Amino acid sequence: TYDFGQSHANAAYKGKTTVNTKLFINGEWVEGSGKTIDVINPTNGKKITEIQEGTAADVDKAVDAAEKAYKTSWGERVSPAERGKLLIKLAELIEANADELSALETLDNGKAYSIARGFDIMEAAHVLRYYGGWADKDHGKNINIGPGKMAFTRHEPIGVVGQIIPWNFPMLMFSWKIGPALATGNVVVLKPSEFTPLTALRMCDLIKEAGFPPGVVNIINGYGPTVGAAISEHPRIRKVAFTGSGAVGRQVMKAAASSNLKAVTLELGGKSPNIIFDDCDLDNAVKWAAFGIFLNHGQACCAGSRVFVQEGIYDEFQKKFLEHVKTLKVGDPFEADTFQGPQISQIQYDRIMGHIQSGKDDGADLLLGGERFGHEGYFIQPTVFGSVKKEMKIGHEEIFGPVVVLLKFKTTEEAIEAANDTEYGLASAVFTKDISKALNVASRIEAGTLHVKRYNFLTAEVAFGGHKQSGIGRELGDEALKNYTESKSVIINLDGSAP
Ligand code: TXE
Repeated sequence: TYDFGQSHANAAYKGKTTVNTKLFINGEWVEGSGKTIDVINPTNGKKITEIQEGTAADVDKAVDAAEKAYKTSWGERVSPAERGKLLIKLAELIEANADELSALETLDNGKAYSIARGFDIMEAAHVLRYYGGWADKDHGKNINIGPGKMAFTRHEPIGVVGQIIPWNFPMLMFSWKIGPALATGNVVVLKPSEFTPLTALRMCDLIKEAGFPPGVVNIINGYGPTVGAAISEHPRIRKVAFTGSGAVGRQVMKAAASSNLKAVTLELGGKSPNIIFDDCDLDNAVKWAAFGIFLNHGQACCAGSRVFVQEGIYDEFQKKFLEHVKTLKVGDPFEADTFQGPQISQIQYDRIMGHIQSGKDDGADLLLGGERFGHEGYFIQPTVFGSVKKEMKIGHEEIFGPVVVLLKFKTTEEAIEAANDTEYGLASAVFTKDISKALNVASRIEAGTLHVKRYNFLTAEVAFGGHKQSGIGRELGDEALKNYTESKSVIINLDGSAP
């Protein structure tokens, strides 16, 4: 139990939260291996609590429970409308507990409370309600194949699906994963990130309260190489969805291939381009560009981390951008006006500082930041590099922190070519008042999302995912339903004719 009123003077939420730190299997809290994992508060580096560590054997138990639920109380044993009702009920429970869940997310992850409350938690509810709505609307087709016969398709659940999520948007990734899986009748074995397990664990109580049958959702805490690997290689898990690094995404895909050839969707990294043309609304572009990179402290796979600025406005953009970034408040994420909190961990802090050092060594212009912020926790100053070349490490590698690189371009062709000159392809943006220019970029950019005159718009209704090495498959929208259904074709001989 954590008392925000007692423990945190600045907390907007003054209540308590109680999180069970065991594993959640078959609707019950069960003991793990006996070992524990410390959960660290990134704002001060101190331990919040410890959770029980699961093992491959726990994944087996979860799969047993999930299979049983699938055969007896879920899958095709319950009406799609009933599945939808439960998802909508879960969305309502999130909303009813939004202050507490937001405070818990801020404590565990370090993101600003105002943003956790305004976006992460409310959007998680939106995602579950959206997929609740889909549950009874995802049908197959009736296909005319000529006289004397007919055909139709059924969209059937896959069965037991495995889901592995990261630490940057713990609640949101949880909802993106379970929403479409449960709506289509699958049962879930999910591993939260070992860095941010608390909201997923708190959700287990709400899943129970909403009335989901035991075994439909199972949560196994643990590390990637043990629990994550056990999910990826499990012979009775038929599909795995992963969000995280490209390196681990490859391992998940290999394990999926060499075990039972399970279906794989991957949501990986990015180095997303943000193209700002001379004819844009400059003040607006400045604000969106900053929001594009500094939201969630740069820990977003779709972060607009490469900002291409056309030469006619480059100097003015740079000046205004630096002025604006200086106004974004870094500090205690519980304070109402904080925009940027700490990075998630010492490891990430060190990785990002390594990237900053390489930018300095490679001769990029450090225009702002570049140092630790404050004296405790994992805070890094918002950092802006100018005169960056693609060849520099900071010009092409994902940094996943509050670090942005500015690059100058002359022509539209040059900007599109430079923007696409990467193995990533997750998100992108264009700022111009000229609609044909925007649509020209839209049709040629190699990315799963293009924003026009804004950045970082993530919403349940619109598909999200990567081109090239940013991923495989799409989450959100109706497109995500395909990840969790098998289509069956039924062909009928109507007149009983012989072959
Ligand atoms: O990710 P990992 P890390 C990127 C970002 C960041 C880098 C490293 O660039 O700097 O990845 O972060 C589980 N089998 N992104 O090391 O390890 C792990 O326990 C199965 C992009 O934290 O990929 C966690 O639950 N699973 C990103 C999840 O994978 C394994 C979000 C993600 O952790 C595993 C996070 C294994 N062998 C980082 N090893 C995005 N796309 O949004 C680890 N895991």
